[in-house]
Amino acid sequence: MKKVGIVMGSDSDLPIIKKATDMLESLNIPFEVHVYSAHRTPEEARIFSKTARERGFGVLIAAAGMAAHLAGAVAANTTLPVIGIPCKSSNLDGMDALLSTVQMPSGIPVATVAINGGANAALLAAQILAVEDKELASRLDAKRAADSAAVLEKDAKISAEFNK
Ligand code: RP5
Repeated sequence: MKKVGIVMGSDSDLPIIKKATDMLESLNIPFEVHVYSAHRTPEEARIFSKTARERGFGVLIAAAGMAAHLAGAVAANTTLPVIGIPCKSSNLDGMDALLSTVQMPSGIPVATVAINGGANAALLAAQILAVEDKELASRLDAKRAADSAAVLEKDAKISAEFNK
């Protein structure tokens, strides 16, 4: 199976990345994690992105906060799908990172998830890999069914309490 490549702008973004790695582990998807900054280590970020396809990655996730240019900088250097996670790491509550990540110019797409959306970034990466992987698609179907069952269980509890 192709790997998911994860880069974060700073190790202070790790709690958000942990949500992604937990999800990938639960789905049995191989991944690699790095700290590469678009501003502090631009050359390392560029080399990682340029060589990602030949190194066996199928999709990349890039997480950054503040003036969050990492996902865009990664996308500029690969045609692998790139998922951006805007991180809430300033007193602008992540709106700065959201706008910096989502407002890409035509020609260089970044699929941006919600602010701090680590779990959804991993799920979207899994769904991209599942296009060519039936077993992974089955695992995703099973997860959807389990998630739905958990919500129905909550509905049953709430209904029993309020709907007499
Ligand atoms: C961004 O600046 C990082 O992605 C992080 O969210 C934010 C703060 O970084 P540190 O100052 O904590 O290293 O580049």
